[in-house]
Amino acid sequence: MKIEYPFPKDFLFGAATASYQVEGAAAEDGRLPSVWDTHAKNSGLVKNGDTGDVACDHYHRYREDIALMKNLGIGAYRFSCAWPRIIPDGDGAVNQKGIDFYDRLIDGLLEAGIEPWMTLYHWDTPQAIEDKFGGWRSRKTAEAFGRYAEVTAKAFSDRVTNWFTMNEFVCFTNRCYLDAHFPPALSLSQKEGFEVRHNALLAHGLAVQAIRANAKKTPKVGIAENPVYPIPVIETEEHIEASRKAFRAINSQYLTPIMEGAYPAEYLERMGADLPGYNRDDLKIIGQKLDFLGLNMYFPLWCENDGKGGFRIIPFPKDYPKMHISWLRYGPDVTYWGTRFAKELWNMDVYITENGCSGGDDKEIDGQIKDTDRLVYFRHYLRNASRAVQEGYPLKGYFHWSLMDNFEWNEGFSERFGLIHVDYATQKRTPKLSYDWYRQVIKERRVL
Ligand code: PNW
Repeated sequence: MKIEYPFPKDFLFGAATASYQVEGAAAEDGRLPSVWDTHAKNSGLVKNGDTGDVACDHYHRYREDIALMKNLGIGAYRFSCAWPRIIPDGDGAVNQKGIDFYDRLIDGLLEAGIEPWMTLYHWDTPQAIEDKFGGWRSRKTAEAFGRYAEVTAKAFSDRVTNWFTMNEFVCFTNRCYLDAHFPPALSLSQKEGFEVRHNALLAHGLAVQAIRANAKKTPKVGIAENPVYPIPVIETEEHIEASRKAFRAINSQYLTPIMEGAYPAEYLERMGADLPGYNRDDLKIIGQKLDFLGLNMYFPLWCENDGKGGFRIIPFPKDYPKMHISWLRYGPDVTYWGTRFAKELWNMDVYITENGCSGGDDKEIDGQIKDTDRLVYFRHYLRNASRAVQEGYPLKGYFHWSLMDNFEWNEGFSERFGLIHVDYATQKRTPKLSYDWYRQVIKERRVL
């Protein structure tokens, strides 16, 4: 029997980037600094002092990038809109030149037959919002975000149908205000942490309302969230059940209120005396039904039944296989189990909004990076995605992270996630072997 890993005709293949990571043109056409500009320059936490000032210069080279996307054959491009381009001081005047850039990008994509999928927020809060309101510490930031979503929906919804409000809650809440990792790199109290998360969730809900109220044609609204993925160590009912429980429990700070409109009791109990007062009515806004669930999928957590009706996450052995970047443990099963648990818990259409890896990218033959490390990763994560589709789970599309090498946050340019190599000295783009592989997969609609 020949085993294939097919994808149906209407399965959407795409690739993703984010504004601060690729655009550059940091001080152009009225854009003011975001918290990431400040962090890259002043915190000392970004490797080699790298910044997104120029990055991939996508702001000027987007036409060339669209041509590369067209040649790749993707049906959709997931990119993010920079709040500090659209409303540079966060809550004041709208900057027409910022809107003009995304107009050009969107029109170029549509001309190339590629659907624009827009993320409203991929971590680049206007610095002014941090300075004036304390960023996500304040409800005012959520309100300002709602207005930014309204402006954006009015400007682009005649051509953009698919929207993501936020990218990865944990990366702009806990990692910024509790773990001192990302800007503004603070270590606040647990109580303040809850408030930060609550305000961010509220901003998501206000944005969902703003998009739906202002869209010129019926929009589809979702998020691009990165929960952790407990995977059953053995595919038997007892471990599957334990892993599903773990999936909901461990991700309860974000996905439960968004998908169920309530904070789970265990989470509130865990907060204990640190639980601040909060507006219960906000949960109706936070928990509005979405059109799809976007999930970023990278690494697994191996999980087993603990024999007491609960679950146990198994720590990684010392030499567990991982990709180039230190946190990226290999676990291709996440695309299957992530989709399946999301469907079983919340009955939603799922898109994989990010999946990919950084590689050594150090083997060049005849002018091409032969990234067989990325290839083996990509092939097996996609096989598991195909498994989910074949078993009837509602996985509707896949976006590879990333279209091209870019500014990898605190790792600067030292980690390369692209299908396309970028020479930052010359801005020359060169497709890697994995680009050729993905192109053929898209053409034949099966994993090769
Ligand atoms: C995502 N982790 O971030 C982001 O959405 C992208 O902007 C980023 O470039 C990409 O994944 C690769 O890192 C993550 O530590 C950052 O588990 C960190 C983690 C996961 C995702």
